[in-house]
Amino acid sequence: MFDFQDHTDKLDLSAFGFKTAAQALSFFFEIGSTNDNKVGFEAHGTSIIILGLDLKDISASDLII
Ligand SMILES: [Ca+2]
Ligand SMILES: [Ca+2]
Repeated sequence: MFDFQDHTDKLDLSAFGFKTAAQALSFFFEIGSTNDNKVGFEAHGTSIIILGLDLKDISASDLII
């Protein structure tokens, strides 16, 4: 569980070894509705629920890869 402020926080995914942001973005999935500030991420056996964002809010600028 991770509380995220869009435009302020960045998700550090550097441990996953993604080569591109697009690749990293493909591991995010919507939780609930598109407007309830919950989104998930799952890769390599790690799953995270991120609060404060929906799938549409996540872009390359939010990620550290
Ligand atoms: Ca959602
Ligand atoms: Ca964003």
